[in-house]
Amino acid sequence: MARLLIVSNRLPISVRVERGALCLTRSSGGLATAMRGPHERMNALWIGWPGSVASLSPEQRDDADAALAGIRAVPVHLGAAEQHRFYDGFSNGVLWPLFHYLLDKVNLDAELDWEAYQRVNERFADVVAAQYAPGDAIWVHDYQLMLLPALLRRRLPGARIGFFLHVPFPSAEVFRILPWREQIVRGLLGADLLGFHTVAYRRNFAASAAHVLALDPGEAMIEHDGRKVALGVHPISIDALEVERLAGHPGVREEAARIRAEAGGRKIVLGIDRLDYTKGIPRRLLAIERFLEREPELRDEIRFIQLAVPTREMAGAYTDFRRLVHEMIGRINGQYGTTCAVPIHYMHRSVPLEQVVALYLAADVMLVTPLRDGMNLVAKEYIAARVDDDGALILSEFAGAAAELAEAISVNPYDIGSVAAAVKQAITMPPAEQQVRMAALRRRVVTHDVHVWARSFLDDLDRAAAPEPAAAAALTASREVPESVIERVRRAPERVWILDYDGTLVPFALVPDLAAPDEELLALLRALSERDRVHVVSGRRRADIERWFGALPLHLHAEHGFWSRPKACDDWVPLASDAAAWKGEIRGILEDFTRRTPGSFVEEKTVTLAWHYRAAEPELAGEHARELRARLEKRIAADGLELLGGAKVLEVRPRGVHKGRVVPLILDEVPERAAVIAIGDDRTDEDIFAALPPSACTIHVGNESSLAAYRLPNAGAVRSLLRSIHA
Ligand code: GDG
Repeated sequence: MARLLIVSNRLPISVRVERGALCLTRSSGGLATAMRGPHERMNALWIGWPGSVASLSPEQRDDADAALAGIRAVPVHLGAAEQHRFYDGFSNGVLWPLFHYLLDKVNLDAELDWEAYQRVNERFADVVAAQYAPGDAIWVHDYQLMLLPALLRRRLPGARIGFFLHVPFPSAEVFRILPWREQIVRGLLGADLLGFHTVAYRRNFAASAAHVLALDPGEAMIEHDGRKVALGVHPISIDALEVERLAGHPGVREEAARIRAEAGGRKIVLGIDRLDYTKGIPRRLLAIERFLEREPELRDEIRFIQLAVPTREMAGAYTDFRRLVHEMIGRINGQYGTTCAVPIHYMHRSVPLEQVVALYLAADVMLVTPLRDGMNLVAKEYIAARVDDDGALILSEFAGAAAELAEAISVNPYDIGSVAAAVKQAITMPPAEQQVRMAALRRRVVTHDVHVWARSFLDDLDRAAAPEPAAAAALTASREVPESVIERVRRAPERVWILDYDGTLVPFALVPDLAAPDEELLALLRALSERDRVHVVSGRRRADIERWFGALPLHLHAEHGFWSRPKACDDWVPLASDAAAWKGEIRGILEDFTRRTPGSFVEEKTVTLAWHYRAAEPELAGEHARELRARLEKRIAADGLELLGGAKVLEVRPRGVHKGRVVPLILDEVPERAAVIAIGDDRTDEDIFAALPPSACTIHVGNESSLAAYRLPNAGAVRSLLRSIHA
C-alpha cells in the first residue's frame, strides 16, 4: 500500500539514557507538534535523527531502534561531530539567521559545515531511498534538508516528492548573500511541490530562483531541467480540536485558575517561545520596561509571565543570548519589583502541554513579538484555547501568522514604544471588542487546522506529481545516445547532418553577437563537410550566417528556414516574397517593452521580429515576458502569425515559416542509405524532429522534453560527438 514518508531533521521522539535506562521523550517545537497528527492519522513512516545514541550500548541501540519501529519511526544515526557541523554549524549558524534576516549572526566562513550539510543530506537520501516503495509519497521538511529533494530525485526519478519550508524564505536580496545559493535552489527544485507559509515567501523563492539560475518562474510554477515544480502557499496550523479539548479539561482549568489566583487579580500578559534570538524576547522586555516606566499606576495591575523553552543549547550564539535575556529580566525586576511582587515571572524550562494550555487559558493578553517567524504556532494555539472568545493577541507583523490573523493587534516588534502602547491597548480593551476579534480569529484557526493543512499539501502534491502523459512519454523517450547508434552513424556510407547553431554548436552568450563561431568549430565543420553533407539550420539573420559560414562548403538555412543557400556557390533564396506588412505594429509593441526592460532588445529579420531578454534583470524581464506574451497572443491570432518562446527570447513569425520546412528539401537530395542526424536544443528544433522519418537519428541538447530520440547535455558534448564520428 502506498504510504507517506515524512522526513525531518529530528524525529518527534528523542532517544536518551537516564540513570542507565533507555527513555524516549517527545520533542517539542513547531514542526514536531504540527506533523504529529498527520503521522498518526495517515499511517505514515517518519524518518529523522533520534538524538545522539553515542552513550547507548549496542543492545540499547537495538532496543531503541525496535522501540522506534513500533511507533513507525526510522532513525537516521549521525556521528556527534558531523551532527554538530550540520545542525549547529550550517543549519543554525548559517541558514537559520540568514532566513530570519539576522545577517550579523550569519557565519559565512563555514566551508566545513557546508560539507557536513551535504553529507548529512546524502545520508538522509540513502535512508529514505532504502525505505521507499513505488507509489509512496515523500514529504521532506524544512531548512536542514534543502538538498534532499534533488538527491532523492536522482535516486528515485519517478517518486512524488514534496518539500515544506517551516521558516521564512527571505528576500532574494538577502538569499543571494549565501555562497551556496545555487546548490540550495537546485536542491529544492528536485521536488514536485515546494510549500511555503505565505505568498511573500513563495514570491521570494521564485525571485531567488530566477536570479540564481536565470529561470523564468511563473507565480505558482517553475520549469527546470525539463520538469515542472509547483510552488504552493500552505499556511501551517495546529491541532485546534486537541487544544480545545485540553482547554476544557478540568485539570487544565484548575491549573489556569491557580495561576490566576496567584496573580492576585492582576492581568496576566504571557509570552511563550523557544529561547531563540528570532523570537524578539529582548525587545519585548524593553517594551515591558517602557510600559512600566510610562504607566506607574498600572505597574501593580499586571503580571508578565515569560516561558522560555531551552533550545540549541550547544551553540555559542545561544549561550550569549540566554545570558542577555537573564540579565535584562534581572535588571527590570530589580528596578520595578516590590516586597510582594516582581513584574516579570520567568521560567526557563520545558513544561507539559497541559501546562502550556493552562497558561493560555489564564492569560488576558498574549504577546507574540518575533523579529521574524515562519508562521508562529503559539499565536494560533492561544486563539484555539480561548474557548470563551475573550483575551487579546498582540502579534508581530513579521510573523507569517500575521498574514492570516488580521484581527490581532498588529505591532512592529522593533518599535518598542508601539509595543508598549499595544500592551496598554490590550489590557484595557473592552470585552465586547475582545469578543468580536477573538471570535473571528477562532473561526479561522478552527476551520483551517493542521489536518486541513496536511491534506491540502498532499492533494497539491498528487496534482503536481501527476505528469501529463504525453509530456512524460516524450521525456522518457529521449535518452543518452547509445554507442551502437554512434557506431551505425560512423559506418554509414553517407551522412547528412542537420545542425542548429546557438545552444547546439556553441553555448549561449549574454549577447547574440558574442556567440560567434570559434576557430575550433569552424575547423570541425570544415573537416566534417569534406566527407558529409552538413546543413546548418538557424533562427539567426541571413547576414550573420553568411558572415560566419559563407566561405565554408556548408548548406545554410537562416531565419528558421525562410532563407536557404542550398550549396556554397548558390545565392540565398527566400521561401516566399512576403512583404511582412504586420511588422510595423508588432515592432511598436516590442519597442515599448524594450524601453521598459533595460538590457532587452528587438531583433528584426526578414520575416520575423524577436524580443531578446537574456541580458535583462531576470525577475523584471520574466514578468514583462509574460505580459508581452499575453498581449501578443491576443494581437496575432487573426493575422496568420505565431508566437514562439525560445531561450530568453519571444519571436513572432508567419505560420508555416519554421525549421521543419527545410527537411523535405534536404531529404530530396539524399540517397536512402544515408544516415540522417539532426541535433538541436530548443522549441524551434522540434519542428525538424517532427518532420524527419523515424529512421533519422534525432538528438536534443539539454534536459527539456523533446520529440528527439536521444539527448546530449550541452554544446561541448555535441562537438565531441561530431569529432568522434571521424576519429
Ligand atoms: C518553526 C518555525 C513555524 C513551546 N513551549 C513548550 C511547547 N511549545 C510548543 C508550542 C508550539 C511550538 O512549541 C512552537 O512553535 P512555533 O511555531 O512558535 O515555533 P518554532 O519551534 O520556531 O517552529 C515557526 C513552525 O516551525 C511550524 O511550521 O510556525 O515559525 O520557526 O506548538 O506549543 N510545548 C510543550 N512544552 C513547552 O514548554 N509541550
